[in-house]
Amino acid sequence: MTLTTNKSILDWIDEKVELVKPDSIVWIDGSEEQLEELRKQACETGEMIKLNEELLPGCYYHRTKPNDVARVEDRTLICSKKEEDAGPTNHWMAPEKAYKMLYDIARDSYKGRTMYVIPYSMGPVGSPFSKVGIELTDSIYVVLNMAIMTRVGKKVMDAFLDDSNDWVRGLHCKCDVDAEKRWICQFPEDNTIISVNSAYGGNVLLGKKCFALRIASYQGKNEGWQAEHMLILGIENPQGEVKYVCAAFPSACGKTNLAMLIPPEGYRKKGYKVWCVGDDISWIRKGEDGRLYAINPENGFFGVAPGTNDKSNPNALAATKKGTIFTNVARNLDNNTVWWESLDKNPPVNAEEWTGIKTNGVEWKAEGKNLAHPNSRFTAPTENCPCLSPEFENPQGVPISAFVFGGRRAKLAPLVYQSRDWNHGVFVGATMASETTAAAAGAVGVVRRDPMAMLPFCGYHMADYWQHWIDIGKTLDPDKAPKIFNVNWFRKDDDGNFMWPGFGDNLRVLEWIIKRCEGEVDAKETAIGYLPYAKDINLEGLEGEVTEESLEKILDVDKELWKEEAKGIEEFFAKFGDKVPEELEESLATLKANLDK
Ligand code: OXD
Ligand code: MN
Repeated sequence: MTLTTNKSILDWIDEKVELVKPDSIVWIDGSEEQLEELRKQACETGEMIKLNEELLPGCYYHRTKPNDVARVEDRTLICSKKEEDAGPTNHWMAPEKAYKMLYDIARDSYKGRTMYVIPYSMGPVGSPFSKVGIELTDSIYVVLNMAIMTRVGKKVMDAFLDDSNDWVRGLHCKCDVDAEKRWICQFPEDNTIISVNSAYGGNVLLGKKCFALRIASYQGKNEGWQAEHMLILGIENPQGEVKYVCAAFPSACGKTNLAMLIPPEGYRKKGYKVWCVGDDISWIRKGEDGRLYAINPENGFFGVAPGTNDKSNPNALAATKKGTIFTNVARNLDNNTVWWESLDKNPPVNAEEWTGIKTNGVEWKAEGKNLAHPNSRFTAPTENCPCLSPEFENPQGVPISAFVFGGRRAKLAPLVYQSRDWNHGVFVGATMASETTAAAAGAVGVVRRDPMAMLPFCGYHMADYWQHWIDIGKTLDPDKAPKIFNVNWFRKDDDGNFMWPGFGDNLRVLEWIIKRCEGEVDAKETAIGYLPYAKDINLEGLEGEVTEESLEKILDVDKELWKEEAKGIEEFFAKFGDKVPEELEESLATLKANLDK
C-alpha cells in the first residue's frame, strides 16, 4: 500500500526499487502500532535493546559499528553541476560521476532486506515554511530515529499536493557499513541526497544536516529565505513579553545548553523564563509585517550525551527520560539503563561500554578510558523538553529580534558586542572562528574559521551564501531587521581561568542584547562595534564571581590582538578570491582603519 498517488514520488521510488532490489517495501504511516512493531523487530534481531521500562519508558539502546560514529566531512560531497558552485570550502564531485559511483555501490544492496519508505515533513505539517522529503532506507534504526526527529507518515502525504515536485529525494543504503565506500552526497540542483555505507545519525537521518541545512540552504538562496545552523530561544520577561533570538556556534560551544538555559535564581524569582524553540537548525523567512520569522524544522533533539547532566542542562536530561533512542552510550547492566561521561560521578560497576565490552566501569575509568563514545547521542522528542516553547508548533514561526554569533576565543573577542548594522553583522558571522578544544583530534587552541557555523553544512559556494545574507538585509527595513551580535563565553584570564561563569548566567548577556534591540540601553562605540558599559550588564547574584571591574576586563578590546585577527580574516577572504561581497571587504577595511586610529 502506498500513501500517495503523486507520480513524481512513485516513479522515483520505482526507479530506486529497480536499483537496490529490496525483498519487500513498507511505507511508514506514522502510526504508533507500526512503529511499535518495528521496535519489536529491531529488538528481535539485536539491532536495538529495550531499556528499563520503569526507569526509561519507551527508551531503546543502539550501537553503531566502531568505524561509523560521526559525520565524515571529507566524504560529504556537494555534487553541483559546476565545481565553482560548491566553492572552496566544500568537497565536490560532478553529478554524473557521483551518481554512477553511488549507484554502483547501492545496486542490489537491499537484497534480503526491506525498503522502508519514510514520507516526512521538515517543519509543522502544512506550515508555509515546511518542506517534504521521502527517505528510503534499509534500517529500522533510521526509521525510528526519523520518527522522532521529524513529522512522518500519512499526515505528511495527505497534506502534500498530488502534482507537486517540490520534495527532497533521499536514498540511504546501509550496505556493509564499509568506511572506504562511505559517501554522503548532496545534489542541490536535483533536490537529492544519497548516503551509502553508514548507519550513524548525522550521515543517515537525511532530514537533518543533509536536507535541513545543505539542500535547504541552496533552496533558500533561490527562494528568498534562509536555512541556518542556529538554535532558537525565547526570553520571557516578568511582564510576559517574549523576545526571540537565533544563535549560531561551532561545535563544542554549548549550543544545546544555551537553547535550554535555566535563568539564574534572581531572574527566576522575578519571573523570567527561557523557552526553547530549537537547538540546532532554523528556517527563516520574512513575515507579512516585514520582520524575520523562524521555525525549527525538526521535531526532536539529536544531542551529544557526554557532558549532559543535571547541572549543565537539566532540561536536555529530562527530555531523554522517555521515548528516547540512545546511541553509543554505555549501559548499566544492573538496571538496564544508560550512562555517559559526566552524567554523574558513579560509573556503573557492572557496565557494558559503547562497543559492547563488559567491564567494571570504575576500573575502566581508572584506566583513563571512556565508557560512552565522546560523540554518543540521544534522540529525544522535543515534546519531552520541560522548557519547550508553546510556539514550537506555530506554523508562522516566531519573530526574531537578534542573531547571535559566537565562538571560543580565549583572549580576543569580548563577552559581547553588537555589529554597527546588518552588513557589518554579516561580516561578524562570516569571520566567526573558534579555538579548537581537546574534544577534537588535532592541535588545541588553533583558530578554525567557521562562517555562521555553516562550514560543513552550506550546500553551495560560501561567498554566494554571504551574498545571500547581504541580499536578505537589503529587503529588510532596518527598524525591523534583527540586530546582530557576537558573544564569547570563553574568555580566559592570564592564569587560564574562564572569566565568565557561562551556563544560566549567559541570560545576563542576552538581557543586554534584548535591551539593545529595544533601544533601552546605550553602548560604547569601539573599533569592532558597540560594546556594553559594564554597569549595564546585571551582575546581581554573581557577587564574588564577577565584579564590574573584572567585567571591564572581559569587555576589553586589545587592538594589537585585533590587528592580528584582521590579518587572519584577510587571509581567509583570500581563499574566496573576488567572490567576497564588497560589503564584507568594506567591513574589513573599516575594521583595519579603526584599529589604526
Ligand atoms: C550536530 C553537529 O550534530 O552540528 O548537530 O555536528
Ligand atoms: Mn549541529
